Amino acid sequence: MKKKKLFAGIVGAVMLCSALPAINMAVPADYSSVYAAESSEPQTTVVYSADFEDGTNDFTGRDGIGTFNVVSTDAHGGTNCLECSDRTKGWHGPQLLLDNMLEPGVEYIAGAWVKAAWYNDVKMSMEYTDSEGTRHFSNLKSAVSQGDWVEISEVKFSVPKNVTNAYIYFECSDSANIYVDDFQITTAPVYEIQQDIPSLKDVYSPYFKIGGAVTTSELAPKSAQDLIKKHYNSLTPGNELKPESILDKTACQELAAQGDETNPQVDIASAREILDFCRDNNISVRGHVLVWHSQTPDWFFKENFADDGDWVTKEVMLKRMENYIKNVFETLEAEYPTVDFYAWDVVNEAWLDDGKPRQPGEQGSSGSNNSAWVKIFGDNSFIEPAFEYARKYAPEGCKLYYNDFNEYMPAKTTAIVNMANDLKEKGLIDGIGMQSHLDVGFPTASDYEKALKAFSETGLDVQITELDITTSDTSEAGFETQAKLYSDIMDACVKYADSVSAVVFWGTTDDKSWRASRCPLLFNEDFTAKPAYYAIIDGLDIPATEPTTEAPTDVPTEPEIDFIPGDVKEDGVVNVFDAVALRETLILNISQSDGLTEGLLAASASDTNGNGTIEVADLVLLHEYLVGKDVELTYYKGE
Ligand code: 9MR
Repeated sequence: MKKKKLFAGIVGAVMLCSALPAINMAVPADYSSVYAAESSEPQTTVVYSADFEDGTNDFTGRDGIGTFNVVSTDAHGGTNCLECSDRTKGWHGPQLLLDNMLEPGVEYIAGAWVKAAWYNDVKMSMEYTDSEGTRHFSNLKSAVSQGDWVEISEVKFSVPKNVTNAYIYFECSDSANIYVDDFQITTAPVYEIQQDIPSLKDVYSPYFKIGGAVTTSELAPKSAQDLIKKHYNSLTPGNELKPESILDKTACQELAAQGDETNPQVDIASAREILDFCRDNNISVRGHVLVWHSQTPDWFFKENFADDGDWVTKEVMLKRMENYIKNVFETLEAEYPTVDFYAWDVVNEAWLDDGKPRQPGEQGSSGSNNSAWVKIFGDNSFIEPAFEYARKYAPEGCKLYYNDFNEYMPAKTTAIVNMANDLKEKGLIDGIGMQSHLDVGFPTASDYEKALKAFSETGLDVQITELDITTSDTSEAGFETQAKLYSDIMDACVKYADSVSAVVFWGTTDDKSWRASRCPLLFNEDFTAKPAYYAIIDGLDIPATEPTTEAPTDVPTEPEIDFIPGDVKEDGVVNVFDAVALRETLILNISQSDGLTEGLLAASASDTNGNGTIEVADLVLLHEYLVGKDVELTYYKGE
């Protein structure tokens, strides 16, 4: 067992859950000092703004619908604002095309003031079309207007790579006019992660894998990628491998029209960015999830895969289930042969807290306890064939899990243990996933440990698959309490390390969590480690992985320079004004000569790629650097 050292001192020194400047903290081996904080405000740049003083800017109507005017009645800022009238559906509204304006995969922040009549939930949403031609829609943030101006602010988003027709748009629940003013998009602040603190995956390597869940947009900032590479050796796509993300409705319906009702087609486009990242960085993947009542469209269970079709029979659904599972595994094997899919959640959340199956029915039609699987099968008898098919088609080395939340509710623990023992006897299951969405108030660590013990006694593997611990008290004391429960839960996992093969945190930083308002994770919005991080490594051996500070002897030293690469304006900082200055230089030069800028001054801050020529490529590189891409600015060092 690990022994606690100077935990309280550490807690007192770390930051709270808010967008504060980055600080650098090293963890000394004896944990005995108070860490010095160095702050620097990360920079943001305005990429687009519209105050509608002189026109409707670049806003158009969704699907060409709506009348757009600039009106001067009661603008939010200045004299005018944008009015969108003649809407007939909730999703009609003003949209802004982002293609060629924003860089794919880079994080931005949008904000606007909005207004609609009566009581209206005005949403800022996003749409894009993926490489297979499927349109994706997501609500980014909303605000309730009762005829007054309300702000939708701090909306973090990114345009995925390889998509087209990406829009930000506004919608509201009825056909009232929507008013927009003071719309703005800025680059998101780029934070540096703390490289000088221990890596969680290294600290826990004697016990189990340490992982995280991530969504495509969450993975966009370089800092998130750095954090994952440093701390996690397992990654779970948070939504991107769920049935609703990969079922291809059009292809399903096309096959059904040709007479094949039982071969659900899949398209993994939405998971590609995460899977590419795992492949390129050699990170193992937890697949999540094959068979679930939620985030699985109702049409999957209906005749002809039609929204208004009748429910299919159990026989048809069994064939659909088998082919779906087969197609998922085959597609992943074909497209990602080198990625280690070491675990898959085969069935998710089939038991209620009272140990009974869910209610039969469509998602959300009368409560969240409904399951279309139960509707078709009558009970939980769909679980066994799901594992049979997963066993049949999963790649070698991929372990199969039943996954659930609230597993520490005694009746639920028993139901899961009974089901798991039965499946184990038949050789169909490898492990039990404990989601572990906890709160500082519930459950206690000892109740949690009881479930962990019961699951480990089945002889199956256990993985903690979605760990996060919310706290409503975001004071220093609140975070200490959170850290204590985190520490106790991780202690329990270490105690049962013979059974536990992975602990996965459900996210990266607090602000991106699905429970963001109650700060449930180990890292703050600015990527600094929270008390909980320090608490879970406290008392464990910290592997010596610090990079050596000795200068290598056989590398020639570089000449000293009196400028900063990229600091075109020579004011001591590299920022957007340097990009503007470089752009102006290039335009001037291009207009005065035949070609680009061959022969221009080389050994200067402008030659950011260091090839001896100042050209458009230097501006592109500088731009990439400013928006936080993983690139380095250099300078011309001679032949
Ligand atoms: O993290 C996921 C979040 O982005 C989705 O909005 C949400 C929708 O249900 O699903 C979240 O992930 C869930 C996971 O798949 C299963 N266990 C509960 C998780 C949190 O809701």
